[in-house]
Amino acid sequence: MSKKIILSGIQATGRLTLGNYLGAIDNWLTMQEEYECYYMIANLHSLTVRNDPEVLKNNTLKILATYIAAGLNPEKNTLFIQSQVSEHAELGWILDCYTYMGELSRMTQFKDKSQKHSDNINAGLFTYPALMAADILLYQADLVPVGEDQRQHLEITRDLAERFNKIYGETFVIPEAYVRKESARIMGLQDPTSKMSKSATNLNDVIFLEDEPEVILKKFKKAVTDSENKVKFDPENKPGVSNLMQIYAAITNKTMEQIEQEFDGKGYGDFKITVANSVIEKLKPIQDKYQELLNNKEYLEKIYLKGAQEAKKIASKTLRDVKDKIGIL
Ligand code: ATP
Ligand code: LTN
Repeated sequence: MSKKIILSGIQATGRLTLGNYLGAIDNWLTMQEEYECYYMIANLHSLTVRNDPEVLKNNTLKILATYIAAGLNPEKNTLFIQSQVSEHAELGWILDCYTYMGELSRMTQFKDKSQKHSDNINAGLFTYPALMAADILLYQADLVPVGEDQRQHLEITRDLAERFNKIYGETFVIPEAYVRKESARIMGLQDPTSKMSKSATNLNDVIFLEDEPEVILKKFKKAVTDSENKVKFDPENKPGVSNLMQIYAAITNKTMEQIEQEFDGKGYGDFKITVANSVIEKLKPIQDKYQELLNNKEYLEKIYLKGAQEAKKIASKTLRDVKDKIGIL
């Protein structure tokens, strides 16, 4: 039996956060043995906001270095840059023509980003999900490991695939979102009611993967909690503490009950330091490897060129099939 196919990606905008790591990359690691995995850097999606060209180039390489440093083996996984497989842009355009304005205007991410970037509400921001659908459908992916915030984009991808299959016959595999419970939505440390985001304005809200140990400790110490001084999982009434518990659970694989017991009778001070240390310990080897990789641009180039070549083999087959079906010579 052939292996199931996984595809996922991260935009090349901004510095990666603990949310990206726990919500996305960390889940991918467990999949590399069992599945055929494609992980890309979504640099075309990054164009939906304004970037400095040099920064975008650098971020693209930094994300690739993070993937490898975190433990994605480039021999076992296909790691590539979205723009280097031109089939993504082509199928993206085709799928635009099968996507309705109505469904795109319901997308939460579009609404959020239009508010945040009200001076640049471009068409790409609006049709973003059709390009993401192309990313996924080109590889006939069965599963797409993402954080909770991307679930809606997966739904539209499924709708598009079903719509296309209905008109033209079986063309695309209908993919499923794979969202891990413990790390589906890591919240901000200062505002635990909204997700930890690369583009946050308050830097204390976010742990960046590049943060030094002292900075990580400081940010956790400052994390917003409540006045009860009791470590208990209750996202509704204790969002701050519950978020810290979620982070700790995702890193240590402990259950909420185990964590509650571990800190029974202890205050938030101890708890925050333990959570911070678990994060620091987890990130340390990744940070070391990351620096080493960034200093070896030639190696990174070798990986992404090989990745694009492999990805293209699969993507071009799907695109040819689609073109034949819709009448594009
Ligand atoms: P931005 O905040 O600028 O929109 P982002 O941090 O959400 O960016 P993306 O590239 O959009 O970054 O996300 C990459 C992956 O990381 C996705 O699978 C997304 O669901 C996941 N992810 C991002 N933030 C979190 C979070 N706080 N908790 C869990 N998963 C997250
Ligand atoms: N939109 C995603 C990034 C992304 C993606 C994908 C994720 C682009 N293409 C394909 C999974 C599959 C985000 O996390 N913001």
